Amino acid sequence: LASTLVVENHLPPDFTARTLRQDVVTGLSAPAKWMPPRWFYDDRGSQLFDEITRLPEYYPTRAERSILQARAAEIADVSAATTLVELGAGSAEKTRLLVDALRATDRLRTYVPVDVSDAALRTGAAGLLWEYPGLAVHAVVADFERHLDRLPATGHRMVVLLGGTIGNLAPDARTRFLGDVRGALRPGETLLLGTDLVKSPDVLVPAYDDAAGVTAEFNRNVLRVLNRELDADFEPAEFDHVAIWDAEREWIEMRLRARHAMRVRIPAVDLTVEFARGEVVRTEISAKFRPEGVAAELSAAGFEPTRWWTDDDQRFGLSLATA
Ligand code: AVJ
Repeated sequence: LASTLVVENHLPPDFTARTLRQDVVTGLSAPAKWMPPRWFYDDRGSQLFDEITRLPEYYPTRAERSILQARAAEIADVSAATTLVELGAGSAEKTRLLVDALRATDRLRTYVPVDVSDAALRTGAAGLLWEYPGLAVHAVVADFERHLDRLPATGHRMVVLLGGTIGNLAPDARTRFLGDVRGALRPGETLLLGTDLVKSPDVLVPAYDDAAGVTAEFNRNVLRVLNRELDADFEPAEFDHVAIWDAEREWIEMRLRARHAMRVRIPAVDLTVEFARGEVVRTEISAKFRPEGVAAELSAAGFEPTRWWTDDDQRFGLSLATA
């Protein structure tokens, strides 16, 4: 039983370089400096994130996995999906829980991983092709915030966005994203969405400021990316990692805080950035959700919230919504 691999690329060859330059110019010349979290994930950043998912303080990965372990069969049943579309470089292990359950119903034909990294897609696809004979892998190199209109139309699709990644989008981007997913789906197709839940800051803050300092290194990694890609001269060690809980907006905010006044040059975009002592760059928001809020956002995007599951400790939520 032969498996097939198709890789379809929707990104212009200079997409990553151009987007990074735009983000740096926009974010670092703003009065309140910021960088989008997507630039954390070079090889080292992806490795650090992997390490984060195994930290004692970082519960979301384990909580979501426990929900998937308990509910994968039900998800396969209710979604009746023949095509699994995975947005973002989700953990391969969670993908397998879903693929196993969907294969058990004998319905799954096609797996469509979507990611901006061609290399990550090919590595992930290779393992799945080997393990699931007969599975067609149709990998799509694309940015899920921009190119959802290019999703392959094959089969009865379930789109999944796991890990709480939707929390990294600003509220307006989140609304746009859910609308785009709904727009890409036919009636009856589904979205499986993982959302971290609002809880005590005593649990939330350590998850983003671990004792071993892995998240701090992950945060500073964005500066290393800028040094390498844009020839910048950031000194990562001169920035403190900060994670705060914004109780009003119900999100964790990660920042890098300059330990002293400094001037950083970024020659590739012809930019000089001045930092006052204590000035911050916001590097990530990670929104936390309430069950009724998730349902309301899904409904507003034109979905019907169909199932809602949490782990035993109610730390994480998984929604199945129908288009
Ligand atoms: C799983 C990618 C959404 O927001 O929890 C982990 C990334 N940032 N620690 C999250 C992250 C800091 C993360 N995502």
